[in-house]
Amino acid sequence: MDETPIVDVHTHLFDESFGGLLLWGIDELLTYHYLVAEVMRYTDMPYEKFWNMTKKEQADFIWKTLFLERSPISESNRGVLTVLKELGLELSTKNLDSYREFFKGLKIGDYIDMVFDKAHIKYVVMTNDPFVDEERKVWKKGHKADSRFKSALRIDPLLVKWPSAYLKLKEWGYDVSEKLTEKTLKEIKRFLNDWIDNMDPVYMAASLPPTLAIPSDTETSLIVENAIVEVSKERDVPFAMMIGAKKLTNPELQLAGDSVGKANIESLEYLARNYPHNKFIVTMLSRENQHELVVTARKFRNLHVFGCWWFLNNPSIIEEMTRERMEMLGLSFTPQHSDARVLDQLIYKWKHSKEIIKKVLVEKYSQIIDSGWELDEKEISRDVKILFGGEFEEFLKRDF
Ligand code: RAT
Ligand code: ZN
Repeated sequence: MDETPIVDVHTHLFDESFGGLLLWGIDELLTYHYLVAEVMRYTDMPYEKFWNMTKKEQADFIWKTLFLERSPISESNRGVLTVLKELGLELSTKNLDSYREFFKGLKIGDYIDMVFDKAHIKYVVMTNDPFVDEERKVWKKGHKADSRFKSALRIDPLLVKWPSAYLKLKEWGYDVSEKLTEKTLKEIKRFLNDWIDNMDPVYMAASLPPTLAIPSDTETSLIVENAIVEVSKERDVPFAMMIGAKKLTNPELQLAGDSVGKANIESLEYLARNYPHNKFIVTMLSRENQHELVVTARKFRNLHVFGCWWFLNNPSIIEEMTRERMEMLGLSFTPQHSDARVLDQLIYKWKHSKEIIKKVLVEKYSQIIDSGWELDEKEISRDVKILFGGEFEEFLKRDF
């Protein structure tokens, strides 16, 4: 497992040419939104005061509150410690400024190499959102691609914020109206095609709410069925659906304020059944959805399940989900993605997940060996390759 290069199918990382969009270093690690949500539980500080602090001040506050005044045992806190340890830093000093010194001495290009090497990553899939101006600019002006960073066309606003997204499309020269007329749907398809040309994405993706209902007369459903699905099939670019994120349950927490809700599996069943020649890549956020998601994947081979997403990315739940998936899908899924927003997180997210996947795999192998089945190293290494990107690439039918 440690020798197998990993395909990380969903991250929020960028290659060097995206400049400031690529986050890295100790202050970014400490201000990761998972830790922001946790620190706010231990303080009466007005949210606004926290958001008005500089990044360094926020990081100082989080370090003091979560790491010094109590023990950093939560998964996101432990993650920071794993990164520092793997980089060879001395944890016993608990000296934040000395860690900052280490990062100051690094050049980003070399550091990308170092992190990819330590985490043993073959490539990561980015999240590329044409609705983000800073990112749009990079795509428009052209950039030097790095083959270790593949693109993914992220289109949330189109699907969940149509009443404002259409104004943007209009501004960019697409002849659309708020009403989803035939002309407007045609223009949405033109928009998607243009960005597929620009980005050559591995897939198109959106994070969708637990209330997702397809088919229905909602804008989301109409756009999925009358634009996304068509373009996805024509261009052979799968549609990745991340279902179950409830946006801004606490708006004061900003990005850290999103929550989870159980979704209705029938929307997915409907899409997989009615569009058998389309490919859907799916992860769901609610633990309560996991069993039915696996069952649905057994019914539809045009459905690829991936990752233990966000609030599920904790050892106890990863273990349960990995076991559940292996027991019903064998090796025909992708057990994990990192969702890293900070480059350095690749190190801990993969180290922690691999420990668990390894444990489950050893258990499953032991059971078949007990029945008299024989396994050699080559077969095990083949299986691990399947889990860490092989099955994903096979599903895409694309070689990278
Ligand atoms: O896990 C996360 O970091 C979330 O904030 C989301 O970004 C989620 O992964 C997403 O892609 O929407
Ligand atoms: Zn994500």
